Amino acid sequence: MKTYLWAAATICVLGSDCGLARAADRPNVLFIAIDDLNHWVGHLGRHPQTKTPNIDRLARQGVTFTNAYCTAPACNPSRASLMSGQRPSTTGCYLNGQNWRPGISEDKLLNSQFARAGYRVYGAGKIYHGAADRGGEWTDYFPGKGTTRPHPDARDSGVGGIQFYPLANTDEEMPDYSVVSYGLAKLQEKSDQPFFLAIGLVKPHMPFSVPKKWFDMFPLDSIQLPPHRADDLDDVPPAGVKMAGPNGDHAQIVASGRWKEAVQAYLATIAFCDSQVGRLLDGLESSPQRDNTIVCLWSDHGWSLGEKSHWRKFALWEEPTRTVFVWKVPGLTQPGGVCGRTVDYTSIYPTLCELTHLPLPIHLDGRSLVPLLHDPQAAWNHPAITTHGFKNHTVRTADWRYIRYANGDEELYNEQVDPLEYVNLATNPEYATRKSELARWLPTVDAADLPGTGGNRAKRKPAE
Ligand SMILES: [Ca+2]
Ligand SMILES: [Ca+2]
Repeated sequence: MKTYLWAAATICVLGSDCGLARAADRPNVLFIAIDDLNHWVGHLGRHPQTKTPNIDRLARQGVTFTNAYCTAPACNPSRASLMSGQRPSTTGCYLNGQNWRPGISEDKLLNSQFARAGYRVYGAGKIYHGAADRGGEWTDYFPGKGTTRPHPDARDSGVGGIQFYPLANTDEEMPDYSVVSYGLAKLQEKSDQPFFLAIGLVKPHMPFSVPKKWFDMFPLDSIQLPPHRADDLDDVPPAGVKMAGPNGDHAQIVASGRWKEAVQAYLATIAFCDSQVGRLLDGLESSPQRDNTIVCLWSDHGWSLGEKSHWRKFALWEEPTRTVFVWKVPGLTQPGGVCGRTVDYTSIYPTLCELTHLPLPIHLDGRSLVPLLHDPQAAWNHPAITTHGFKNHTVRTADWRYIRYANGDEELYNEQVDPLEYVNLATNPEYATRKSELARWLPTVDAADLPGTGGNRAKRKPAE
C-alpha cells in the first residue's frame, strides 16, 4: 500500500494513458488554503516567537518548500491563478477588485477537473476570493458560519486600516472552527468515490482578532518587531516606494506607538489558525483515509508588518510574496523533506493532476513538483515568478531577486548575502549581465487588465 501512489504515478509517466485509474482507485486530496499567512511559521524560522506546532508537524511528515512564492500578492489574483493554473499575466486578473470570470472559463478550474474525474468535490470557507464567488463545480460547499465580539479589554479596532483586537468568543464560535468541523465530517463520509476536500481558513487575515487566550500566549512586553531599517527605501526606485506606501499604514502605526500590539495580534491569529489546522490533521490521522490522502497546504501570499516601511501584501519583495507550502503524499514523500528550490503556485494544478492521474490540461502555465516531492534535492532550474498589477514582475531564484516594474524601474537583491533585501544592486553596472539573465524569465505576454479595479488598494494602483 505504501508504494501505491508513487508506483501509479510512475505508470502514468511511462504509459500513454493517464486515465488508467478508475475513480475509485485514485487517492483523496485534502487541500488546505490559509489566508494571509506569511512565512512566520516555526519551521521556516522567520519570526522567532511564532507558535505553529501543527503546521510544523505536517512539515515534518512530508515535504516543506522553503522558497515557495505566490504568483500574485493579493487574495483574488493569487487564488484565481492557483485554481486555474495560469499566471496573472496570462489571464489579466492582477488585483483584488477584478472579476476573473471573463478571463478564466470555469471548466479550466481545478475543482471542475476533479468533478469531471468522478471525485466528490467539497469546499468550505475561502477558496476563491469573496464569500459568494465559488467558481467551478462543487458537489457541496459550506461557506462557514460564526459570530465574533470584541473582548472587553480591546482598546479599539486597531490603527487606521490595520485592524487588531482580542475577542470575547470561544474558539467554537469562530467561522474557521465551523469550516474545519465540516471538513472533519466529510473525512468520515463513506463512499466509493475519492474526495477532493478544500478547506479554506480565513485567519490570519485581518482583522487580527481571535479569542483573547491566543493573545495571552504572546505577552506584549516580550514581542520582537520584524527586522527593519528606517533608510531601507532610500535605494528603492519610485515605483517600489509607491508600492511600499510608507506614508500610509506604516506612518500611522509608528505614530500610534502600537507596532508591537499589531505584531502580537498577528502572532495570536496565526496560533489560532494553526490550532484549526491541527484539528483537521488529527481528524485525517484518525480516519480510515489516512494512508490514501494527499495533503497540500498553502497560504495565498505573504504579509509585511513594517519591513521596508510597508504593511499588508500588495508588493513584490520577500515578505509579501513568500508563502507556507507543505505536501504529504503517501508512498511518495519521505518524512522530514525540506526543499529549497524556488517554486510558485502555478505548480499546484499540474502536480495534483499527476498524483491523481488526471489528464493534464493544455492551458497550464506551470510544471509538476512530483520530481521534488520524490527527491527534494533533485535538480530544478526554474525560478518563482510573482506579478502585482499589469507588467510589474519579480523573478526569484535561489540566489537572486530581480524586480522590474511597468515603468522600467528595477531592483536586484543578492539573497545569499542579503536575505532581508536591504541593498538594491540594480543600478550597479557590475550586475548588468546578471539582470539581463534574470529578465529572460519575465513573462513574454502581459494580458490586458480584466474589468473591475475596485477593492483593496485600487486607489493606489501599482506603478503604471
Ligand atoms: Ca489572502
Ligand atoms: Ca534598501
